[in-house]
Amino acid sequence: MEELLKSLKAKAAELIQKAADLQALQEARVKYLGKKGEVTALLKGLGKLSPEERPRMGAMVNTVREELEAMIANVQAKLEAEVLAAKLGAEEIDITLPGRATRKGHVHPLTAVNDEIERFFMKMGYTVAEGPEIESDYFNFECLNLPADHPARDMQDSFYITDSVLLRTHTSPVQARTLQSQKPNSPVRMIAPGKVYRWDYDATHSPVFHQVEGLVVDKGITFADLKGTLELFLRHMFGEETKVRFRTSFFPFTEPSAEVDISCCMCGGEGCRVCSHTGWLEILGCGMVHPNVLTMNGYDPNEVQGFAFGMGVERIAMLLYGIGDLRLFYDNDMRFLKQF
Ligand code: 2NM
Repeated sequence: MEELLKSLKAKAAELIQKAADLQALQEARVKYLGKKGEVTALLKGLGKLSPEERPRMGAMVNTVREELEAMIANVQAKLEAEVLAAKLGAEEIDITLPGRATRKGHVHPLTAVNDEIERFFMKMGYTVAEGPEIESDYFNFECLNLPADHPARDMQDSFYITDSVLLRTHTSPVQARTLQSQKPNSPVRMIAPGKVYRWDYDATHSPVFHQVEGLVVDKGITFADLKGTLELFLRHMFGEETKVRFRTSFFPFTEPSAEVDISCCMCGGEGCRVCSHTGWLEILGCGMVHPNVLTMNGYDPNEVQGFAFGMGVERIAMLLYGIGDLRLFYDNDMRFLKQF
C-alpha cells in the first residue's frame, strides 16, 4: 500500500504540474481527489487494514492528499495569473493612436439656399409662415383672383385629390390664410417658404419643388418699396455687382406685375450658354397685390396697398452653384452632395 501511494503521488504530481490550463487542472483534481478519485479510494480502503496499520497509513494518505491540494492551489494561482495577463494584454488600449473622428454632415444645398433667403428677410423684419401642402381650391386659386378658366386650374397642370382639394401649386395660399387671420388692414410683412407641386418634369422642372413667396401690406406701400426690397435681396444673394431689371408681366394676383432679371452670374452679363447669350437671367416674379386679392381676404385696397413676390429655391440654387440639372438635388448621391 505504501508503494502504491508513492507512485500515485508521483503520477498525480506530474499531471498537476503539467496542467496547461484550469480545465486540465480541474480534471487532475477529480482524477485523484474527487469523490471517486484514486487518493479518495485509498482513504476509503483504510477500513480493510488491521487496527495497527490503520493510523499510520491514514496519516500517510492524508499527508499526500494535503500535499496534492497545496500543489493544485499553487498551479491554479499560476494559471489564473496567466489568464489575467493574457486578457489585460489583449484589451490594452493604445492611447497614442489618433482618435476616430465622427463624420460631420451638412445641410442640403436647397436647405442652405432656403435658409439664406429666410435669414435675409427675417433681418428685414419679415415673419416666416407655413401652411398646408394639401390645399383647398378656395385658398389655392379662388381667393387669389385666379379665375375658374385659368390654365393653372387645369387637371393637366395641378395634382387634384378631389374636385376641390389639390396639392398647392404655390405658397400664396399661406399669404391668403395669413391675411384672413389678421385684423383687417393691419400691416403684414411675411414670407412663406415650402414645397409646391406642379405637373412638370425635365432638367429644370420637378413635380415637387420649393418656393419662397413674400408679401408686404401696409398704408402707402408702392412699387418703389418692391423694387428697393428685391434689389437689396438679389444683390445679397448674387453679389453686390449684380444688376437688376424689371420687365412688365402678368400674374392674376398682382397688378401691375413684373418679371425680375439679374445680370448673368455666370458670365457677368457678357453672354453665355446659361443666359442664352442675353446677359440676363429670369429670377423671380412680383407685383403690387391686386385690389381683388386684398378685398377677398378682408382688406380694403383704399386703405392699404401691398407688394408680393415669388421665387423658386431650386432655380436660385442652380444658378448660385452652377448646376445644370435640378434632378441632382433629389438623387441623394453622396458624390454630388459632398461638394457643398
Ligand atoms: C409670384 C409673383 C407675383 C404672390 C402673390 C401673393 C399674394 F398671396 F399675396 F397674393 N403671394 N405671392 C406672387 C406675386 C407670387 O410668384 C412668381
